Amino acid sequence: MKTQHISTTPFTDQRPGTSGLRKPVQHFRQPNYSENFLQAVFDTLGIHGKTIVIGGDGRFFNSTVIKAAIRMAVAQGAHKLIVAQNGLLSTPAASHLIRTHQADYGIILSASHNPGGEDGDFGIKVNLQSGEPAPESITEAIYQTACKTTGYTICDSEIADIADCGQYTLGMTEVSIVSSTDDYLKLMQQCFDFPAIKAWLAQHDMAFDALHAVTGPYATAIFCDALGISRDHILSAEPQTDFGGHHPDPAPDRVSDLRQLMKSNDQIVLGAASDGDGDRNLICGQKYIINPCDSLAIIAANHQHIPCLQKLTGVARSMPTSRAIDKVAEHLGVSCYETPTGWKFFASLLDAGLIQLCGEESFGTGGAHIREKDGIWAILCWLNILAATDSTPDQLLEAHWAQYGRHHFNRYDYTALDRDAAQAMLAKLEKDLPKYIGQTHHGLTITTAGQFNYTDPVNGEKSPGQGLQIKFGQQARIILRLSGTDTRGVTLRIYCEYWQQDAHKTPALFGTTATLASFAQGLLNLSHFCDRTQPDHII
Ligand code: VG1
Ligand code: CO
Repeated sequence: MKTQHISTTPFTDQRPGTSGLRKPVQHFRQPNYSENFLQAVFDTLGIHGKTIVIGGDGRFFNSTVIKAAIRMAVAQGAHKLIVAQNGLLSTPAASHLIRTHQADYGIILSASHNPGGEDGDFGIKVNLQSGEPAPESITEAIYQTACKTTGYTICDSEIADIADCGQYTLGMTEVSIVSSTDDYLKLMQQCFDFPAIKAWLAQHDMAFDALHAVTGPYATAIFCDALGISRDHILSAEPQTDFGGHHPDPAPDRVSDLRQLMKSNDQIVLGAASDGDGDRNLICGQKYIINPCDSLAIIAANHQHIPCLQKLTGVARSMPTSRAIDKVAEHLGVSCYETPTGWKFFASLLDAGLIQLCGEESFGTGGAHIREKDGIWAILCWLNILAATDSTPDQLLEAHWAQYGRHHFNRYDYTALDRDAAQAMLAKLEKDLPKYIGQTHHGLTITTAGQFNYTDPVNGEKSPGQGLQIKFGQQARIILRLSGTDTRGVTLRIYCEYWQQDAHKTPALFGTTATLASFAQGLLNLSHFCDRTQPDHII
């Protein structure tokens, strides 16, 4: 096997964000851009003698980078490469493969819910030994290394097709092409009561929208082949490199096909969808699209019906996620942790056995079975609860609100802002916040206001500056932060939450999240700093 060394000029813009390095495809297509980042990963985590998992969400450029990663890893003496068939591997399935094969780490090629195709986005994520997204200390080290990387070694061998499962040896490396779905299906069968779900689905129906992203093959294997639903009820099941030209994002305004199908067939009591890489989930009933914060709280409240959540001692949510789950945790007498945005912050809590269930407002839910959020797992949690209680999602949601009150929650996104202007605007507000404490607006008093600085309770790692919080006691909350997954400009996210004990009562003047958002816009002086008066996306 011949290898060659390619000299490169370092790239200084390869700092990963909330979830890996994410850039427009055209940016990644610059000569040596991906190879430079992969080399920085290999230099930081080691490659000689290592076992690594490689796969991605099937978007445009996926197979090009997979083949480059294999040729580089082989040239640099990797022990074993576990590569998903056709390169298709959901993020949760990747986390599971790393754990079952005791791999040293995994490389997941995905920009998640961002659009794909030649004009879309691409991304590279790195997950460590327990299957968890690399923490900031590691991503920072990779970035620092990338800034100094001046070349990489790659082998000349053409990489054969990765369409068939099997094993071969290249140089001193064993290359193993494995099924994308088999191990993951087995894991789901261990987590849930498949016979009970199957029996319930024989009487009721569900539908799933894969949005032409990675979950199509998983949904077909699990919901159709193992649980018996009709293939007609898996929409957009074929993975496509451009996700059919749409956002592979399970936001309420992006699942119109699913809503249409449910409208035409009232036997479908549960609708669900996932994102580009399969780690997010959306749940809906005939009547309601269930807010992810409520979904998390409802799973916690009904955990006793789910085999893998029987022993619940703790839960966690990201800071902007509504406090619906806090009320459930209090009722159950279990701990409730609050972490910064991004799944990596849950990993240490899961590893230490402090929590068994966690989630984010951005349609992310997961447990201790792996170290990533997991769309299909969350849907199976719902199915298991529905089967055990013989109810519908709409009934569960209304019963939940009746018992715990309702946390109205919305996130207001202002996209493509100028980064410097947005940062200056937030810095000014942070300075001003203390003077607002004690002020009353529309009958609500600001009780606390300031920056969220996090210290991991297990390993002591500090992550300051994770978002501004304005709290009106238990009644309401506004959170402001900048996104870490943007590829063009920066997005300001304003998260608004308002709790109402009596879910049927008409909210008070300040009880709509839109009123909270416009109050926040005023505090920020958004129109002055960023020339915006309206959000461009609300979830
Ligand atoms: C967003 C979400 C965050 C999520 C992250 C990765 O990050 O808000 O909750 O963990 O995406 O999800 P940000 O920094 O843009 O707010 V995924 O499915 O894109 O890997
Ligand atoms: Co995702």
